[in-house]
Amino acid sequence: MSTRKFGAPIKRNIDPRLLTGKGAFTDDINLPGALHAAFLRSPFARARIKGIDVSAAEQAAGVVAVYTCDNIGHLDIELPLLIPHPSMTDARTQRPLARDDVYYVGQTVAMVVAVDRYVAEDAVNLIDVDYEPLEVELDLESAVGDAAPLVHPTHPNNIAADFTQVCGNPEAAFAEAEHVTRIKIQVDRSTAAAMECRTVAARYDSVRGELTVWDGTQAPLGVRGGLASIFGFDEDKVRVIAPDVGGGFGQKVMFPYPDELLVPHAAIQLGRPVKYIEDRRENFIGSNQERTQIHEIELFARKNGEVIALRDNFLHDTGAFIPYGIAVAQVASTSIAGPYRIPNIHVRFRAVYTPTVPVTPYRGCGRPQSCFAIERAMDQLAEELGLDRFEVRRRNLIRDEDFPYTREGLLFADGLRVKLDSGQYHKALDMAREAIGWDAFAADQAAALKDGKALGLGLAYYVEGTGLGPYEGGHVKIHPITGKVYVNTGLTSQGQGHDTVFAQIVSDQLGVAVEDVIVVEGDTGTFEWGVATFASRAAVVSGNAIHKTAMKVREQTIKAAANMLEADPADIELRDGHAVIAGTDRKVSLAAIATATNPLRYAFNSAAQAATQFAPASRHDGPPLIDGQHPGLEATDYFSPECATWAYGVHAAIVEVDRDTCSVEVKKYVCIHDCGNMINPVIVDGQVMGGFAQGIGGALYERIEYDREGNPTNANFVDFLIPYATEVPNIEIAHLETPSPLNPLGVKGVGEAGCIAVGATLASGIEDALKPFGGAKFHQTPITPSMIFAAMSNA
Ligand code: MCN
Repeated sequence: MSTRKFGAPIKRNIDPRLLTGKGAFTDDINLPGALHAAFLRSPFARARIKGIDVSAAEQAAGVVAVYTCDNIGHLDIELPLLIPHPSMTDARTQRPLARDDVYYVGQTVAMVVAVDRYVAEDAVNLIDVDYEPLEVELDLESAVGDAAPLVHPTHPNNIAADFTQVCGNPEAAFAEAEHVTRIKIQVDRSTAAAMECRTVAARYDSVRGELTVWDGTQAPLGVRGGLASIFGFDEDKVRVIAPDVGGGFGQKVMFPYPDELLVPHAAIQLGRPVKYIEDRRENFIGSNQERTQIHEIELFARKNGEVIALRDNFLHDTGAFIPYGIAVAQVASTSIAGPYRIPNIHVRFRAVYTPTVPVTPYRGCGRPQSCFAIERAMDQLAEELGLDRFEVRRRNLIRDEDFPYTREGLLFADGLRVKLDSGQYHKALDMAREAIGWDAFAADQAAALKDGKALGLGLAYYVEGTGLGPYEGGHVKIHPITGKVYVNTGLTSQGQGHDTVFAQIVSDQLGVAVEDVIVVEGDTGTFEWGVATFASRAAVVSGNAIHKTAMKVREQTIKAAANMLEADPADIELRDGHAVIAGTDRKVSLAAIATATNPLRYAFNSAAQAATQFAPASRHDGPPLIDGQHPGLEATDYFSPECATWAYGVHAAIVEVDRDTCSVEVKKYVCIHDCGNMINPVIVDGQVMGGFAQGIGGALYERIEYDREGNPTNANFVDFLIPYATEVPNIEIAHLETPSPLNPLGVKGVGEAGCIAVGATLASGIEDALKPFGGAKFHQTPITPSMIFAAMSNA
């Protein structure tokens, strides 16, 4: 029986603590003497600020400070552009507190700090702002028209960026095509809706000049670097801790949100801790969102269904500011050809300012949109050419022998090339066809039709560049005395279960129980260098960094054990927490080895006593360190991927549409997925399921609504329909494991996969179900009952 932990379905070790209410989130951090912050937010989508009167708020009992753009000193700036790109000129980013103008409902205008949140909220209502409302245009297509009011006068036609990518020779291929399929699709705006909203608390020690910030972020190191540079502190004087974080889904990777600067600023100025816990409404109107894109996609094909070229032209709603650059649109543009061997691609997008909450990546980041575009177009192509939907895909899929398949000319969001590194695309399609029961379905559909029922089968294929660089690191240390292994990384987890998978990786190298590996994340005080949790990158980038590091510690351990046991290092095995001479019962515990390798040790415990069997125990008579040697068993190393590694999958569903209520019932849903070698299949399945639930939301329910003046009209969980467990059907998941050749563990990411293809799959199924009833088309998500009713009426 294999004792290998890589690949074992081990339950997440954090769950017992979290499920029994023992989590410690930012709001659980008790900071004696803490003050509380509340924000005044713009009630207008676009307005000029003619004056702000804070005098009544300042005089309210319990109010300690009121901040506007006029008294925040060096923070009264346009915040940094995180990902610059040449396609953007004069990119607009937000100021922590609005100066002169507001650009969306929810933008922060003033901050009140008071003895408690109630007082702070009440005082916010005492601030009097004189606004002059300006005209707005919310419709994305109208916003680029010549007559549209401008969000930023600096940007004609509201264009934030205009970017074209080309692969092959599309112009020539367009002319050669025997058939052209054209469709226009739209994916609407949604939001991450994590269980815990965003949070930040700060304390400043003026004697030591040290700032400590607790932040429910996906990027503690990014926050630390940002705070240090904005406040002019040495990085070592800023410690950022992401405690337990109740979901992030991309919304919490962005830095800085205004509160992430203003709360520490107030703590420094006032000499007291300050805390801010975003409420749900603020999360809806003030924290970044994603998705709205309108694509006009064309497939240029031969009559046999072979697609020889693709042209896509899309609008990307970037909201009022573009702090993250064009990352979301660029991911969409480079994923647009999906898993298909389409040699000629022309894709242009325009990122468009609208007077709404800014757009940054939300789980899936541009891929649900590109998947919806290409897969809806593939279905349409099949219909127009009279081909089976599976068959048209099969004819175009990248073949096993084509890997690595590079789309020369396209650059991914990391600025690197698009190299689909490995996969078994045909096999995955066959598995999906088999799992959904395609061959038997025609009879089922016909039988249902006899009863007047609309039964349909949908499918969609997706690819996903995961594991973006530039790098992550790990520190692995075997503790003297206990023999437990501590692992530090620069990442943080919002529910992905890193503690378990990283422990599995280390366990294999060091021969210790998974329970004896303690993974410490989310604290810049324990690991110095790294990026963040996003882009489904932890397994690929941190996993491999930790693997490399653990191998170094393994080498040190074996060397030290060989010395102690007077054996050949080649004969040493690490297992069950011991170094053992193979084929004998001579062994020494890792605790003893780690203790013996620390010259300064105390003989107070059994590990130290065990160590003394092999070396003298006095504090002072250990051997001196020789050049390059360090005490203890520990190492730090990094992994930097060459480029993204591409995961992929196929979804298929059988749905029934109730033609009276226009509701959709998912009867069966299958997902075939390949994220390379799975470190932990239970966690991988959980990730696919979680993503799928969010995909169901985007496909059928969730849409952020604005009225014509730009007021959000469903900024709460009553009107914004997030699916409950009752709306999320069962999903059958099967895996392929095609290793990535781009990293030693052969892994690819999975964190976003589940959500990508759900909209395209259900649209395909709903369309198929309604084909006998007039042939309604579905080119937009979410597919709400009213949309089904309208489509059926217009068909
Ligand atoms: N994993 C594995 N084997 C693989 C790939 C991954 O066992 N071949 C494991 C990983 O070790 C990790 C989990 O699966 O424990 C997800 O891995 P990965 O795909 O590397 O994604 P990240 O850990 O980098 O997490 C980010 C990703 C993103 S981008 C979003 S958005 C998202 C997601 O993860 N947000 C989440 N999943 C989430 N899950 C929860 N519960 N909460 C969120 O906010």
